[in-house]
Parts: sequence; C-alpha cells; structure tokens
Amino acid sequence: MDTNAMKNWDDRGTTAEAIRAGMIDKLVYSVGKDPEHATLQDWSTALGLVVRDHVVDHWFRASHRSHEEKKKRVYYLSMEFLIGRLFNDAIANLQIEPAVQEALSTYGLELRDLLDQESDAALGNGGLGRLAACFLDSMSRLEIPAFGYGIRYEHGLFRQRFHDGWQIEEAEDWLVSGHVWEFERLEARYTIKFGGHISFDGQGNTKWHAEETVFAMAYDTPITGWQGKHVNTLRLWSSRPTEILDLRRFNSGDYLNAAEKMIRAETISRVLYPDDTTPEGKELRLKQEYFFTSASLQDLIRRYLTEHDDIRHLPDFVSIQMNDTHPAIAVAELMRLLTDEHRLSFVDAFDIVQKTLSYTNHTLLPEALERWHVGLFRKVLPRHMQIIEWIDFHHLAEVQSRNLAVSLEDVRIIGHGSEVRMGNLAFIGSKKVNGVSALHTELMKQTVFAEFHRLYPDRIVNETNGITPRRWLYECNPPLRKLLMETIGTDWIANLEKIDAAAAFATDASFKEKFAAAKHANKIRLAGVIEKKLGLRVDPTALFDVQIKRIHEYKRQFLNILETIALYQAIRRSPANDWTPRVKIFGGKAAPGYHVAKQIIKLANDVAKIVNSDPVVGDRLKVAFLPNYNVSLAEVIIPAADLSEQISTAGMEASGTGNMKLALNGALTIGTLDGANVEIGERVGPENIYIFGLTSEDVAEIRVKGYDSRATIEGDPVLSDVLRAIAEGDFSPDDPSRYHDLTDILYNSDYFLVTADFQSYFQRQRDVDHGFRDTSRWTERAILNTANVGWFSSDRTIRGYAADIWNVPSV
Ligand code: F55
Repeated sequence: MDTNAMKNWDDRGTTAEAIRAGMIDKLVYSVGKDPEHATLQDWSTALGLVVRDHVVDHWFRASHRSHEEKKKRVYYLSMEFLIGRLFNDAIANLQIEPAVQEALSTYGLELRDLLDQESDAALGNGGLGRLAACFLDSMSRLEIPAFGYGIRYEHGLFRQRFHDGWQIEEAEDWLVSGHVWEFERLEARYTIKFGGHISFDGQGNTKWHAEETVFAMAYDTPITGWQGKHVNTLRLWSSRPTEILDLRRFNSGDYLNAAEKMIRAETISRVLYPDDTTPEGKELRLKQEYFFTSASLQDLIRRYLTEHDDIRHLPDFVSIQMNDTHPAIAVAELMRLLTDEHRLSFVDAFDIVQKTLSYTNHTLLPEALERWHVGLFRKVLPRHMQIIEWIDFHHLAEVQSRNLAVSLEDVRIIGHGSEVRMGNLAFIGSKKVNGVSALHTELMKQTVFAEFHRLYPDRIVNETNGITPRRWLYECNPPLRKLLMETIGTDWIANLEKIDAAAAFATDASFKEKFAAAKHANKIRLAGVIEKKLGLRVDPTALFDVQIKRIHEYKRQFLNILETIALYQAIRRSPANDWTPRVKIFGGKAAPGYHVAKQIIKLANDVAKIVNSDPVVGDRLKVAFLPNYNVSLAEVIIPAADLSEQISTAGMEASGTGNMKLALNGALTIGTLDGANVEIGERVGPENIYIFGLTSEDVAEIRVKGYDSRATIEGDPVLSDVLRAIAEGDFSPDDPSRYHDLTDILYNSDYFLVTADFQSYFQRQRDVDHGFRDTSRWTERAILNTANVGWFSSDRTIRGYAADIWNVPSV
C-alpha cells in the first residue's frame, strides 16, 4: 500500500484555527451536537477526537517504520497499567497547549474544565501498575518499538468513599462516559482455552480438548512519546463469548440461563482484583492471568511471522518482559505454542523461552509470591501443568548434575508436590531477573532467590525504578515547569539529568523567590481541593506533610498517625510554644478484605475529627485524609508537598516511586533507609533528606533475636501517652474500645517495628519543624532535591532494561 497516498490529518496543522475548525467538525459530525446544545462532556469528546487524529498520524508512521525495518520489539506484559488520564498527556507531548487554549477561548471554554471531564483509567492498584504506565511513556520517548499488553478491565480499581470515617468501596465505571483514546480491533481476536483434557496420538501430536473457550478481543491505545517522535501501542484484551445466546434455552423460556455462557466469558475481564501485594489464589484470577498472557503471545507470534519465517529466531526479534509473576504462565504458554503448535522439540523450545522472557520482581513479602494449588492449576490449565512438570523435572536433573550445595526443594517449581510457585517458574524460564532498587536487588540475592542466585550468578540484575518527567513534572506542575523553562531551558523534559543545571540557582535570591512562589501557588490549589472535598480550611503557608500510597502495615501510616497524636498532645500541653504549623495529608486505599488497613484509615479520620475541631490547636495542626486517591489526585497533591513520608519498615518497600515524584517536585523526604530512598539520599545528600530508624540489617537481626515492643513502649513516655489516649477512646468516644486490636498489635506482635522506630521518627520530625522555619534555607534544599533527582527518570531506567536485558537500541 502507498502510505504516502494516505490522507494525513497533520496536513491541517496544529494552529489554533485548525484545531477550532476540527473541533466543530467533530462536535457536529462525530458527537452529533451543535455548539448551542453541547455539554462540557461533548466539547471534551470533540477536542479529544481532534487531538487523537494528530496522535494517529504519528502512530501510523511509527508502526510502518518498525514493520519495514523489521526491528526487534519489546513486549511488556502487565496485569496492571495505571495510566490515569490521557488527554493532557497527549496535548503536552504534542506541545499544542497554546493553540488548544486559543481555540477554546473562541467558545469561552477553559481547557482545565474539559480535561476534568475525563475519567481516570485506574487499571492498576498502585506502584507496579503506575510503573508500567511510566515505562510505556519512556519506551515511546526512547523510540523503542514496544507494545504494552494487559487487560481491558470494564471496572478498574474501586472508588473509595468515607462513611463515618470508614472506607466504603464502590464499583468504578471508567468507560461509562466514553473513552476516546482506544480503538476496537475486531480483526485482532484470539481463542483462549480453559480446562478439559489432553490427548496424544502417538505420532507426536498433542491435542488440548478444552472444556471452555473464550475470545480475546484487542483494544489499542496509542502512547505518544515526547514531541510525538514515536508512538507505541497499549493493547488491552477484552473477553468475549465464543458462542452467543443459547437459543434452545431462550426459546424454552429460560432467559437467564440462556445467557450464562456469555456472562461467564465476559466475567474474565470484568474487574481488576483490588489486592495489592496479597494474591488471593482464586480461579478467576488464574484465568485472567492466562487469558491475557495467551492472547498476547499468540498476537506477538503472529506479528513475528508476518516479518520472519523461522520461529527459531524469535529471541533475535522479540523480548518479553513479565511485570511480576502475574504473567509468569508465559513460560509454559510459550512452550506450548512452540511445541504443540509450531512443532519444535521441548529442548529447542525451552532454549527459545529462556532467551526471550525476562522477569521483574516487585516485592519480597512472602505472602505476595504467587502460588497455585496443583489441583486447581491442573483443572484450569491441564496442558500447562504437564509442561511445568517437564520443566521442573529437567531443571531438577540439571541442578543435581552440577553437584552444588543447593537446597533442591527451594528451587523446585512444584513445591511439596502440591503448589505451583510462579516466582520459581518465572526465574527458571527467564534470561534475566531484575529487582527495582539497589537494596531490593541485594535482598533478592540474599533472601527469596538466594539458592537461584548461587546457581545462576549472572541472572539477577538491578534496574532502579524511575518516573516519567513528562507527567510528573511538566504536566502536573505548570508553575515550576515555567520557571525551569525560563531559567535552564527545556532540555530536562527529554533528558531529566539536565535538571541539575537548576542547582546553580539554589542560592540565587530571585530564583528562590520564584521557586517558593510556584510551591505556594500549588499549595493554594491543593488547599482548595481539601476545602472542597473535606470542608476543611488549611493554611497554605503551613508545612504540607504528605503520605500518599496504598494503606499497608509495612508502609506504616500507623507510625505517622502516632506521631500526629504525639504532636497534638504536645501542642495541647504548651499551646504558647512557637510551633511550626503543619497539615498532615493522607491519601490511599486499603484492600477491601484487609481489616487492619481499614482500621488505620478509620483511626486517621477519627484523629482528624478531634484535632481539626480543637480550638486550642487551631492552625498549628490539621489532618486531611483525601478520599479516592488516584493518579489525578496525585497530580494535584505532589506539586504541593513540602515533606514526603517514606517510612516503611526497612527492607520491605522494594523501591517506591512516589518518593521520586515528590522529591522531583521539591519535597524533602523523611524516610527510612529502604528501597530507593537509599539512592535518593545518595543523590540529594544527607543535609537535604531526613533519614531515621532501623536499617534493613537491624531489622534482619531483630527478626532473629526477637523484639520486646512492650518494653519499648513502657520506656517511652511520649509513645505510652499516645497509646493510652487511643486505647482509652480519646479519639473514639462513641466506641472507646474500637482500637484495642490496633493497640494490641503494637504491644504483642509489632512485626512492622512501629514502636521500635517511633522515637527516632518523632525526633526527626522535630528536626523537620526546625528546618522548615528557616524558610530561605528550606527553599534552597527543596531546589536541590529537584535538581539532584534527575537520575530517577524512567527514561534512564528503560535505557538500562534496553541495554542489560532486551538488547535493543534506544535513542
Ligand atoms: C504483588 C502481588 C500482587 Cl497479587 C499484586 C501487586 C503486587 C505488588 O508488588 N505491587 C506493587 O505495587 N509493588 C510495588 O511496585 C513498585 C514498582 O516497582 C515499587 O516501587 C513498590 O515498592 C512495590 O511495593
């Protein structure tokens, strides 16, 4: 086909007039409204369609180029893509904001209002899913031909609301108001099988007689890189029935059951599992994992075979990254496709698998390592169970032949004969296995994968996480973006390391003043959101102290609340002291079944109620727990933060990425030596970060020696007072025993060492109070945070993956 002959919408240009004309065209002929009757939603859709047309031009050019040059492609398989809104991202990357603003002004419309019509694509739980989204952006920026593959959940992560301070979950419905960014691909459809049995015909043919089949249907979303130079595809799979209505049942009047198979099939992509870090072992989850992995592998092999004819060269042209173990079934599925469908021997197939797949680990928490009961696994995926038995057997034989002092049980895929361990399957089937921060990778080598590391000392590598500077500075922080562009130019947008040029201005009076003014403007905006959502007025000159992340005991929001109460009690005792006014800002969701986490939310809200209404305290301390924390809310909170809470029990947070976003936007970190905090500290320097608490070595030692939290509490009058107040119902007068479970945990089984770190945390917070009072110095330190964390760009991370794991070029 002559692609030059194709109509190119770009020819219309991106002037304000072209955008205005395009918008009217879309409004009338695509949305079907005239300007007099159009709602904000209609205008938003019309503008979205115009912007999308420009994206599509770049997208086609990029795909044609990759196809013609037969470039090696990267496939990023992830159960979660927490992409958030796409509208502003596209406008920013195409750099058409001024023209769009001007076009809108003709109709008296504000861009901000139109952007706010878009719902968040919350197709992820937290860090793991957001990382996948940042990686897509960076792969486009680096012009790496890549696909993201995942599930098009009809309902993303639940919406969180508070009722009387308790978390209530409501179904999320992002598709309800239309989603202009995706393209349905009716032609890209694959059959996915489940259950049944396997037959062998004695001539090397294996047949899987499935009990159930569904279709996977593709929906494509273009991912625009910086300046539209390259556009990749996020392909999400939706499940559809292979048979429609059961007419026999319908005609006999059995209407509900007539649709049963349809409903069953569509259930697979219905909803995102809301558990972050604790897999539930449910059959539907296993089906989701296999569903999207199989569709993705079938799709990429089909694409490969349109460009190459020998399947044996797959590893030269394809790299597949497994985002945690959720797609680890890829090891067995690729084996199945290569042997049963493409007729390779098991040995040849396994060689290809091990050269094509790689695996990223995101957590060391033992409960997060996926395991499936052999019985369930065999029932859902009978052929894969056989293949895994083959891999396990041959791997074991190989290990035994090497005569190393390795625990054989630890490196088996099938553990104790009864469970399939997805981490071990992923490790054995991979070329490289990576951790997400220097510390986490070290701990992987020493703990969960210690035996594997002795067997394969070159397999584990580190790729410290990163964040995209486009969304997490350029788009979310217009005042700071503007100041940086005026002062150091624009290089940092595509090469974040260049932001270090701002360090030279850290003591420049005029720059400092403007930097502080940008922060202040962002704080006023956040104060507005807090007032709107909570009816709480906060002082924008107070220290904005922010902890935003999933609620989990290891992340220790509880520790933050204890410190809040201690501060509250101290203020009440001596209100006349010269306190540093503070606003404690929380955001985050608890997994619906995680009762302790939900109690922590309720406690934070109960404390907020008492503190915020205490006239003795006034503006010296306010507590705001913003409901429904998501990507869009993060984009408002992060630019406004002064202090970033990264206070996990050392050794438990694999990396963290919120820590990077907050530091980049000029917040100072208070944190433990955990995850990427360690590397942030190395770059910003000890004067510009507040480190406290046990180290991961201390924690490991305590785990062996044991720890007496009761003795710690009794030896600390501040902590004792805090716990007494909670236990006596000072914050829950309507139900004084409400928090006995929580306080009991601290006295009797303080696994996350909240009490052990309390004192040093409280002290460090007082250092923060002191530091913040020196406004001028604080601004310098904030500038040095922004200037010194350029290394944490996901562009740098992806360059690392490209060089160490995928073996693909990047610009
Ligand atoms: C693990 C198991 C399940 Cl079933 C679901 C989620 C996870 C998980 O690890 N989630 C997650 O978000 N992990 C986070 O990944 C981030 C990106 O690497 C890290 O920064 C963060 O430390 C880690 O907790």
